[in-house]
Amino acid sequence: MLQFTIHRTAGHARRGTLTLNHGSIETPQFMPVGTYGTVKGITPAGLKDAGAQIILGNTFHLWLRPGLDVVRAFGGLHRFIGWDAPILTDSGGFQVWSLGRSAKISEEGVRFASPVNGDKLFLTPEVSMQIQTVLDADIVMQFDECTPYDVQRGGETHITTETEARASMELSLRWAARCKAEFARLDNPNALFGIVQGGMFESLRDASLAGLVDLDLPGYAIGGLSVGEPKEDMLRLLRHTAPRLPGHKPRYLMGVGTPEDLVDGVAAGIDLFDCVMPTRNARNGHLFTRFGDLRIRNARFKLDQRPIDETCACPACRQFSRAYLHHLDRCREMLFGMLATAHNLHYYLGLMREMREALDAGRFDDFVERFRRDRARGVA
Ligand code: PRF
Ligand code: ZN
Repeated sequence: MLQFTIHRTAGHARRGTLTLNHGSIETPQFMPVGTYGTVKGITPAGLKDAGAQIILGNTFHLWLRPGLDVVRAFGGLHRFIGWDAPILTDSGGFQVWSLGRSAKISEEGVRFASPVNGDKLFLTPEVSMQIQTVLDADIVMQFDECTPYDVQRGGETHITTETEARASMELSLRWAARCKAEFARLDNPNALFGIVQGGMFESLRDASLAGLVDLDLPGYAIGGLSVGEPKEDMLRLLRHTAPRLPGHKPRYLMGVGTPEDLVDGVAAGIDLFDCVMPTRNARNGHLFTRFGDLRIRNARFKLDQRPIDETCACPACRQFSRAYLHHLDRCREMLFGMLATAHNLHYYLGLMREMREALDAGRFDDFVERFRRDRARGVA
């Protein structure tokens, strides 16, 4: 089940409500990444406090651990992990691919050795649909191949050619059709999204999009961006592809990105985002704020009694100083990762809320202008 209503637009940008089996989410929306069924360093209550309405889980990781027998015994991922709101699961293709050389891809699927115990595994479009059905994710992603921007071969860097990108995109299209058939055979009551590939080539993106639109899926993602290409290529393909996706269906930009990327994405017509950046960077001491980013490890914060951001209502900024966070980080205390994660997610989800409010109020352009000015100002 999926219902998508658009309330207002500004240029390509859209303000909407997306209703799924486990509830409604306001779009544009950001999905924190919970690979193993946990967003690292934060509880479900902490996620709700930060403003999260939907989280992402990974088919590949959850298949390996805890395994489907465990999740099945709980009747799905929601009850197992204690999260009652919507969940989207990524299909596994992208995660298998990041194993590198050890994965062998064929028409049928991807063969690889389990990074946990070395077992021989075979992930196919059908198996991905079967796993995601047991997980009972509200949004199920098709099994795809994320076309790499470049590959290292014998010390040299080879940039993916148009011929290679076409073959990869066509494989993803054939896999999309297999996913749709298996999803229907399984009587999965949730929503299956297709993923547009096509590398850095507009004509291939158009072909991918046309093939997926023929399958008439309830939503569409843009994959294969933010995979090492220059920012201008990312923006060129984002701005080419997003507005061409069916206007009445939700649009998801996978694995992107910085706060600036989120604003550019919404302006291009994207409704959903996910990225490890706010959570992973938090654990490395990289904090995002309205006035630019801050490296808490820097010695200049040793005696700084101010919060990370005066205007932030997160648990870190409500109660603690930069000096204390600097100290926790230097001592590698667990509390540091928890507070930094809460702060960065408050920032990301707050940014999305501000964009929704600006769209509601019909002042999105003013918002974008102020956002850029503030972020460029730098942290005091
Ligand atoms: N495909 C899938 N998941 C993804 C991507 C993709 O292309 C990306 C690319 N940025 C992130 N996550 N299935
Ligand atoms: Zn904060």
